[in-house]
Amino acid sequence: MNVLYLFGPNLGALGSRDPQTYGSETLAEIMSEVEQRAADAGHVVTWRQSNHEGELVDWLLAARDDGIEAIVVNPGALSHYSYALRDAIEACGLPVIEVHMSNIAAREPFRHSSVVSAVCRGTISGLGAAGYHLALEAIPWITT
Ligand code: CA2
Repeated sequence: MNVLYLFGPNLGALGSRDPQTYGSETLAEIMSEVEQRAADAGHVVTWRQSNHEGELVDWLLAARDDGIEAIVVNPGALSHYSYALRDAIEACGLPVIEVHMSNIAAREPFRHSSVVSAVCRGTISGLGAAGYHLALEAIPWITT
């Protein structure tokens, strides 16, 4: 499977601050491990991070034409308010898994709801970087 991992605002700064919430690994380190595991499982992973909502929307809408078969997304704080991202996820025509490294239900009230969850096939929250690996494990279940 061709799987696209998308990361929203601030996730490019992983590893530089707040290790008690998000761990100490950089996004590049996390994704290097995901890519290795993906290769072992016969998947091809590509990943992109942007601090800009519109760029994420563009990538979601182009994914199917680019040959992507499933998407794993951590929209960052956009999860809590971006109807544009929600619409793009719904419109992209691909199964999408939402991942949050922290347990958003256990944090500040504004993080408790995600406006994209309802248009994703499933959500993984609170398991740190393991969530990205677990999403990969779920791909065969949501693409057949
Ligand atoms: O738990 C998650 O994965 C989040 O999507 C992470 C977002 C946050 O706004 C969501 O509520 C939950 C933010 C990630 C920011 O990460 C940083 C890491 C290091 C330095 C600065 C930001």
